[in-house]
Amino acid sequence: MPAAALRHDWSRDEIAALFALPFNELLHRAHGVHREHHDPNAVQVSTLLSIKTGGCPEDCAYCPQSARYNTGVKAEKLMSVESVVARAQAAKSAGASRFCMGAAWRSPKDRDVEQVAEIVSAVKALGLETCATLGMLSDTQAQTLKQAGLDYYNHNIDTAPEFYGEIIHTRDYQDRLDTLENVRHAGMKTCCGGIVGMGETRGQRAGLLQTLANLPEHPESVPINQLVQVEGTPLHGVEALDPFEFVRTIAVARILMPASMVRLSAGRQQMDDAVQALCFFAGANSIFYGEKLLTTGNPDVEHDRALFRRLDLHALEVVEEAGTVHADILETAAADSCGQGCGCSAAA
Ligand code: SAM
Ligand code: DTB
Ligand code: SF4
Repeated sequence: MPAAALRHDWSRDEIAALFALPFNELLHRAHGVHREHHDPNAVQVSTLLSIKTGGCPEDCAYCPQSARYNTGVKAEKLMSVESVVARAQAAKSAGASRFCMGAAWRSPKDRDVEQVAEIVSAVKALGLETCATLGMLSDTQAQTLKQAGLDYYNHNIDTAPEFYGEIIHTRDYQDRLDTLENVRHAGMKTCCGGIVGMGETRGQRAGLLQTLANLPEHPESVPINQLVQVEGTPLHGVEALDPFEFVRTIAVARILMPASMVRLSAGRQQMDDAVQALCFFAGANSIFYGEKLLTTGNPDVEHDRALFRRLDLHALEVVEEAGTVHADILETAAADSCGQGCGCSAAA
């Protein structure tokens, strides 16, 4: 059966109806769409690094890096090219195919963009796909980053338009849409998603996905973050989301944006392995891999290797221009010698 055409005209009611399907029905539909467009056993693996941490002037209520909240995150300067390259090399050796660099800026100065452009070229030269998230970008800044070899720009819309004002007051929804437009115009791929578990309603989760799916082009990469609650931020203590509702959100994202990579993003450390397995079934096919996200924790590398083995998943490989492919995460996991599929190296 040919894959259905991509749609950009989803109504809120249609999306609400998907959320309201019986859980098994929704997962069955989402998995069917997933198979039409993707290898159901392949997961793209990215490593995240905070290249400029903390001290951010914005007031995003979820974020430990805002200078307005006492979260214990220390403000640091932009890392040097050499230190970022060393971390990117280590990520590649551990099996990552994409390297994402985050900076706690509202919007970078032109001088910052020049420095990040140098970093991007150096990371790209290692044969990794590159992604950056630096805040709002002008058209010219986006073009500079594209010329440096940046493949993806991450800029999230975070939540539904009608809930946004309860989370962020220092920049508008439209500012975010404008940056996404500048990124597309420069010819980069967009990585754009949001956060769930911030106290929004199901209708507002539908609104987040509706906005993403009705963008002029579906983002190539759609990170669905579960709020990581950090003490000191205004959202610390908000009622946690039912894990099955998180799985539903992944499933609906997969149905609305069939060809995009849907990333099971922040929040995996707090998530049960079985819930993650349901997310992969529902259509998630990308994760952050490595001990840290930006400032908060992520599952241990060994744990993820074991999870891939237990679920027979393999890391999506990036084919480099020279024709070589990077190491597969499971090759390293083949060190598993106890025979239990747990990835450990205990004797059998
Ligand atoms: N400062 C830039 C910006 O906001 O555009 C880039 C970095 S910012 C940390 C990138 C994204 O991380 C945010 O848009 C948000 O979606 C996500 N994020 C930040 N803190 C989070 C948290 N505590 N839990 C889940 N996602 C979070
Ligand atoms: C995205 O959507 N999630 C990542 C990445 N893009 C930059 C960030 C998650 C941050 C979680 C909180 C932290 O570690 O500071
Ligand atoms: Fe700053 Fe980005 Fe955190 Fe908002 S999400 S406070 S812009 S680092």
